[in-house]
Formats: sequence, structure tokens, C-alpha cells
Amino acid sequence: MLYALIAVVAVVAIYFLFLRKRGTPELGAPPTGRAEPKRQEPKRPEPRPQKADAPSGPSAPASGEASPPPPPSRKRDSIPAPRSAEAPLHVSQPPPGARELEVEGLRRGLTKSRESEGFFGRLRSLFSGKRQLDTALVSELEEVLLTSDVGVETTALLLERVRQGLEKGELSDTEKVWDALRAEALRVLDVAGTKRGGLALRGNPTVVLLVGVNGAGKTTTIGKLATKLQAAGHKVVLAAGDTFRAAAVQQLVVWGERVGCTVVKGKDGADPGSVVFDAIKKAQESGADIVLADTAGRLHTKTNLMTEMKKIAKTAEKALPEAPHEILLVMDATTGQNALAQAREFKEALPLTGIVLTKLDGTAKGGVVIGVAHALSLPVRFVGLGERAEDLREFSAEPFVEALLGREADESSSTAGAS
Ligand SMILES: Nc1nc2c(ncn2[C@@H]2O[C@H](COP(=O)(O)OP(=O)(O)OP(=O)(O)O)[C@@H](O)[C@H]2O)c(=O)[nH]1
Ligand SMILES: [Mg+2]
Repeated sequence: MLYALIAVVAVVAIYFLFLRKRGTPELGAPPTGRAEPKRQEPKRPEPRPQKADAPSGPSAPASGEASPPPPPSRKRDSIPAPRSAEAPLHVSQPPPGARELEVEGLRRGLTKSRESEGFFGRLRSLFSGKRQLDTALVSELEEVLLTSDVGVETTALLLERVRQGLEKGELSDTEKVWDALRAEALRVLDVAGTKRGGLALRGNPTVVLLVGVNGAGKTTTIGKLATKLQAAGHKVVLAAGDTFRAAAVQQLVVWGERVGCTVVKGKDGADPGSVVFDAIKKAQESGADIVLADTAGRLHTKTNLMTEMKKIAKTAEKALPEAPHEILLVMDATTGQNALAQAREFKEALPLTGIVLTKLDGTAKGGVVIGVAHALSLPVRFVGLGERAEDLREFSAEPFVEALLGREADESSSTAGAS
């Protein structure tokens, strides 16, 4: 009897010991009858370093902390130092139908260029009703391209293929001429193999300097970019490097408050380089991913603007070797080819890495994008199609060309057989 009792106690003890070995099930996990396989610890996002101090704007929330969980690109060390356009910062795999939506959105922004008096509208009326496709068409095409800010050299390049095609009889109908034009435009926009724009995380933090003449849209572009980056889970610090106008600093502060990110500013008339330096340090202390630095478009002193820009870039490098990682030239599309001379000055003075073309919604000369990219031999990284943050679009050549030079279904059926 005693032996039987001891045996029962032993069985119960072994049973409990066995259960203990299996460990406590995860909270909420349904109990299962069999031993669970060893669970993989979920990878936690990289913890943010402790913030040094509070953001400057009174209503600015702790930037980044309220952001959605950071995407894998937050792991800065694992990101190779690519050519910037190869690893766009906030581009994920586009969902199905995204391209159509992208084209549609771009097309809305390019409404003026697509109207009958605009770049596309004029090309369309040139082709529609054409009975004969001969080399005379080339000179008419040339006129439309030149007066749409495509520029002399770029126009010549675009037309060469069309001319050859017509001579060889390869372009037998208008559909083929459109195709040839689109293909050439794509080729021109593919500057240094960069068909897609955007930004890449390349530093710790990545420092982006925005330069350009006054009114081009630098400060607004910074605000829009900051909005997008923060929404994508990246922590942004803004540097109010346009210290020559109090209103410019204030404009950036307002954006900072709206977006919820730190704005580093100096005293009135402070050295812009030192503001950018401080912003980089601040970003490092607070574990921010990216510094967007605003600059002046016009100076009230005798100092040359280009000299000042070079000084800012040098000081940034002192704060962080290899900074600035990007120097983006912001250009107003409505000033078209006239802005090219100034753009060339910037290009001579600074190692520009790309173009932001703003106010494309305000011009009928959408061809300017092709002309500017070709003339400056710089990739277009973003285009501005309006004043809202979502109107700043990462540039992508293919959907852009489709939006600018592609025909909608009803248009192609009405003009395809015009030859
Ligand atoms: N329609 C439209 N307006 C834009 C776009 N981008 C900027 N703007 C407007 O252009 C004006 C000038 O923009 P800013 O950002 O102040 O230009 P800035 O280059 O910083 O000018 P400075 O500080 O004087 O050198 C503002 O009214 C902006 O709202 C755009 O893509 N479309
Ligand atoms: Mg400004």
C-alpha cells in the first residue's frame, strides 16, 4: 500500500516537473497538447539614443517617438553607401495598381502641360489629323519642343531619332512617332542610370543641403520632405541655414512645428555654416536619421552666394566627414530655361547630386524637366506639383514620361489611325 502511495506521489512529481520544463506559455497563446518548438525572439527595432534636449518648437512633439515602427532601413549600419538613387529612402515595393495611380496623380499635377495650349496638348494637335508623316513634321515638332523649354540641345537629341525613323520609313504612323518620342525622353532622363529619384540614407545622419535661387521653393521642399520622411518613420532635424532673413527662419520653424521635428536655428545674422554644424551635432545626439538644411537664395551682404554655399558645405564636412551627402538644386519649373544659367553657376561651385524641380503644376511647359536634366546632366530627384506635402513626388522617369507624353485610352483610339 505504502509502495503504491509512493509510486503515485512519484508519478505526480514527475508529471509536474515535466510541465515546468516546457516553460510558461506565452501570454494569450492557446495551450497545446504537445511541446512547442523553440520560439525565435522577434527582432526589436534599434533603440533610439536618449534625446539630449527637447525640440525647439514649443508645440513640437518628441520627433520620431510617436512615429510608426521604423522600416528596416533604420538600421543605418547595414545600409551600403550606394549611389543615392539606388536605394531610395522611403520607397517600398509598390502595391499592384500603384503605377496607374502614380501616373494619374502626376497627370493631375501636369494639367497645364496637358491642356490644348500646353506641351502635350500642342503635340497632340500636331499629330491628330496628320495625313503624311514626313520630315516636315520634324520642324513642327521642333517648334513645340523649343517653346516648351526642352532646350536647343535636348530638342536636337530628341528629334534625331524621329528624323532617322521617318527617313527610313520606320515611323509609319503617329503611334510610332509617339513611342519614339517617349523612348528618347526616357533615355534623356536616365541620367547616369538613375531612373528613380528619392533619397538614400548614407550617413549617420544623412545631411542634405538644399540650394537654389530665391523663391525656387527650397524651404517649402524641406517642409514637404520632412513631412514624408517623418511619416515613413525617419527622424528629421531641420537646419535654418537661411540666416539672412528672420522670416526665412520663421518659415522653417512653422514647418518644424507642423511636422513635429527639431529646428536648429542661430541668432539673427548668424553664420549659416555654424547653424548647419549645430544641426548635425544635434541630430547625432538625438539619433536623428537626416538633417535637411535650408540655405539662402539671395544675400544682403556683398558676399557672393556661391562662396557662402561652399563655406556651408565645408563646415558640414567638419561636423561629419562626407557631409553633405546630398546637395540638391531646387529649381522653379516656371522659370524654365532662363534658370539654367544660374543653375550652371551652382553646379560649378558645388558637387550637386540632383535636382528638385518645383512648381511644375504652374507651367504648361512640362518639357522643361527633360531639358533641365539633360542640360545639367543631373538626375531629377523630386518634382513639386503643388503646395501640399503630398504634391512633392519622388521622381521616376517612366511614370513621369507616361504622365507627360502618354495618351489616355480614348485619345489613342481617336488619333491612332490619323496617318
Ligand atoms: N504651386 C506650387 N508652389 C510651390 C511649389 N513649391 C514651392 N511653391 C511656392 O513657392 C513659393 C516660394 O517657396 P519658398 O519655399 O519660400 O522658396 P525659397 O527657395 O525658400 O525662397 P527664398 O527663401 O526666398 O530663397 C511659396 O509660396 C511656395 O508655396 C510647388 O511645387 N508648386
Ligand atoms: Mg527659403
